[in-house]
Parts: sequence; C-alpha cells; structure tokens
Amino acid sequence: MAHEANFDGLIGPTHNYGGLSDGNIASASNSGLTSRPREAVIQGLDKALSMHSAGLWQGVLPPQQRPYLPYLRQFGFSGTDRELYEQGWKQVPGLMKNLISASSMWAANAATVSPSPDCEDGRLHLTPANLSTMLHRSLEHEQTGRALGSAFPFAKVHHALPGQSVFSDEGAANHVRLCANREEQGVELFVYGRDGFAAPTSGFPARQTKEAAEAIARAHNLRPGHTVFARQSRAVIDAGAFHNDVVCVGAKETLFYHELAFEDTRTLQDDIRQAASGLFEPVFVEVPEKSVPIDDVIKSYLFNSMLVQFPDSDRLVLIAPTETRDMPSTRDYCEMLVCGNGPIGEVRYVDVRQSMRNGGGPACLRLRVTMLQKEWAQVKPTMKMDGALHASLKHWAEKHYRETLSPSDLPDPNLMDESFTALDELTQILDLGTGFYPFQRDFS
Ligand code: SUG
Repeated sequence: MAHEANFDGLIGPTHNYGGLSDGNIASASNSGLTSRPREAVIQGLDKALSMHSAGLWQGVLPPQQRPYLPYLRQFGFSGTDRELYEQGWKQVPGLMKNLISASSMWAANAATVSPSPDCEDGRLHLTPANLSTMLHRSLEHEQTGRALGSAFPFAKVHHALPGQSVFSDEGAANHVRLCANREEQGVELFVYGRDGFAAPTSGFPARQTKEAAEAIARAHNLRPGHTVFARQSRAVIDAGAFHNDVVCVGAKETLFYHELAFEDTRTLQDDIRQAASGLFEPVFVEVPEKSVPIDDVIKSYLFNSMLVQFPDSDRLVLIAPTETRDMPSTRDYCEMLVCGNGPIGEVRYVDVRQSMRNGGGPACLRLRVTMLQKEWAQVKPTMKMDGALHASLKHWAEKHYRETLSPSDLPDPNLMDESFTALDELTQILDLGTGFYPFQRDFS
C-alpha cells in the first residue's frame, strides 16, 4: 500500500512582501504591503491539519534561518550578529531584503521527488532545487537538504544541481506524477521553460531548464520509457506562470491544465499516453481559454490547487484558494466541473491569503511525497502532523511571531533575535537536533 503525503513548509517569522520575484505578478503588485506573519503561519497550519483530519498523510518542514547571516560574513561584514544586521541594512539594504525572505514556505519548490516504485533502485529519491534564478530562493537548498535528510532518513537525498543558469531548477512545482495505483510504476512528467544552452530570450524569466529536468530524471534512476519531458509555453510564462503548477496540476490518472499551458499539447498527450501504456489510461482535463482566460488563472490560482484523493472516495477533490471562489470565471468553471462525471468530484476552498499575496497558493505550500506504508513508518515522527503537533506549533507561533511586519520594521535587529529564538525552540518541538540552523553552530 502507498499514499501521497503532503509536507507543508511552515511559514517563517519574517514573512513579508519584498517584491523579490520578477515574473511573479502577485509578488510585484503586493510589494511593500504590511504582512501578518502570525496569521500566515496559522493559515498554513490549519490547512495542514485539515488534510490530516481528512485522512491524508501530512507532515511539516521547518522554516529556514532568516536572516541568513553567513552571506554577510562571507561578503566582508564582521562583528556580533546584531552589528552585522545593522551594518547590512545601512550598507546593502537590497541584499538584506533577500536574506530575510521567508520563501522556504513554498515547499513545492523544495525538491523534485521520485517515489520508489518509479526508480530502478527501488528507493525514494529527492533532489533539493537549486532555485538559482532568484537570489532570495537560491539560499534555500542547503537547509532544505538537511530538513529532507532528517524527515526521510531512508531516502536518497541528492545534492542540488550546480547553481548555474544551464541547470536552473525549481523542483516539484515543475513535476507531476501520474499513476493508477500509487504503489506501482507511474509516469513522471517534467515541465521546463527553456533550453539551458539556448540564447536568453526577452520576457519574464523561465526558471526551469530541460538540462536540469533530464539530469534529475537520470540521477533518480527513472525508467526512460515512463518519463516525459514537455515545454511550458512562452505565452503563459509571460502572463505570469513562473512555475508549471500555476497552470497545471495532476494526480492519479488525471492531468488538469489550462489550454495555453504547454508549447505543444498534442505531443504532450501522445507522450503521456505512450509512457502510460500498459499501466493506465491517462485522463486529460483541459480548461479552455474561452472559459477561463489566462489572466484570471493567474489572479485566481485555479491550478495552484491540491488535487487529492480522500480515503473511501473514488473521485478527486480540488483544494483551491478562496481567490478561485471569489473570481466569477473560475467559480463558474469549478461549479460546472463537479456537476460533470469527470475525475474531479468536489472543490473545497482554503484561505491562504497571506501566502497568496506573494504568489504562493495551497499547492505551493506543500511538497508531495508518495510513500509505501513501510516508508511512511520510517518518517521522523516529530515531523508528522496531528492534532497535538498543530496545537504546539500554534502555541509556538502565538508566542513568537509578530502580528504585523511593514517594510520599515525589517531593519530592527530585535526581529532577528525574535526569529532566532523562535527557530531555536522549534528545533526542540520537531526534534531537529542541536546545530540544525547555522546560528546554532556558532557561525551565524
Ligand atoms: O518563487 N514568491 C515565490 C512563490 C513560489 C510559489 N511556488 C509555486 N508556484 N510552487 C516565488 O516567486 C515572493 C517573495 C517576495 O516577493 O517577498 C516569492 O518568492
């Protein structure tokens, strides 16, 4: 028996709207707003608990150390942590905005995950994403690797690919696994936005290369006959789909996507059918541009939903952001979708507005890890979500997180101290061991 687990990235104490992600419309348009870190982390925790309560396997991944002071030391600043922080904000405020970002909350970008039935060596493989396109995100992969190693001690956790443009990688946000039964061979679809060796084009950045996708598929020991590569369309990247999971989500046999998502949809369908032949019949649910225009897709995050199967239900459930309910075209589409007899039988809405304002919907906040029962049994127990962990994390957040953070609050060194105190206590709650964070290892 196997199930899909969701591991949600806990939203960190420095959650703010930095306007750091070129090509991510929500990040740009909400830049400089006052954020609500406590509300944000609780929204994420409530979503995670609701999945656990509905019978899914659910875990959490810790937020990362922010501010990330090792870079300041490497870049020639010295003194105590507080001195570093103050000098940094005086001399390099643009850099500091990157070093303070709580972006590791978007766990769909933490890694690419290949479940053990797909891998020749029969092991679960994870490759932390180098996230090399955006400075604030390129800081993540080292701490991500440590967190994944801690959560999945039995798995093969690879190094991130080289942090270079040819190998730009954004993890599971550009990866979909389709299958009939989760414990059996599936089809892994890798979606990339550019050829790493091609000359740069104008427009918003394409954050995933073909070279990165191919390298990961090879390193994960995937069977080539069951692996598909497809190109994301330039049109959707320029409309604001900086990851494939803004225009596509898949689960079991079903791929749910927008008409404009891919450069060549017919070839994609043929390739998936061929890769699935003898295993299952893929089901394609394509949303036409005339029903939901791409701009509405980007605003509502219709596809950045979790497509899950609850126990004892044949049909899939779409866990969509409340923004999808509030937009007429997407609400109407969802109503029509569940009235039909297709694979998606229900849509539930979840409020993750704090994250949404930075371009992160319900699907961004979780990393999917399909595991056999015997693998789930080996997952670090303190990172598995249940009512008790939810209560203790909520209490922890209420104790340590600020209610609001405005851009003028960020240079306050007390924010750093508060963040480190919170993370220090979190290492005990999640039993991450001493020295998990750089500041706990004497080289902050
Ligand atoms: O990488 N936003 C994230 C959102 C990631 C969403 N993830 C998925 N689609 N899977 C990004 O663009 C904005 C941070 C800021 O502006 O403060 C940011 O990094």
